[in-house]
Amino acid sequence: MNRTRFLFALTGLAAASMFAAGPASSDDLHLRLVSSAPEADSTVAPPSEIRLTFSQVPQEGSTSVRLLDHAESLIETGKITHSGDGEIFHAPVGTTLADGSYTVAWRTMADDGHVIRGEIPFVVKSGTIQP
Ligand SMILES: [Cu+2]
Repeated sequence: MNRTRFLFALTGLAAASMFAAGPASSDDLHLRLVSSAPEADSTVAPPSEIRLTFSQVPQEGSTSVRLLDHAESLIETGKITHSGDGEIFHAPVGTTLADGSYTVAWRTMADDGHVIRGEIPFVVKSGTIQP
């Protein structure tokens, strides 16, 4: 095999192994947010809870949920509980939210110690019919 052919073979090998460990499969293995209620960028009636569903069970006690209004003032939420196998988190909203823009800021930690976080903006409009 001459040098060019050898390099070509190496490149093919590298491409094949990258394909085998592609981003789609590693994404499935790692902790991520699968869905939320309210959904990001949705308009909803005042919610009675914030619900986050993760792709796997985070580290015990590592999940926090903060609800902020348009002025980034913290709105009190109740004690977080979980359901399912421990991957669905519920934060009760004790008050009826006034019409306006809100953000859920969440944070959690995977079993391997990686912290992931995100923000979910949504709008409250009383009288909105949920689909
Ligand atoms: Cu990780």
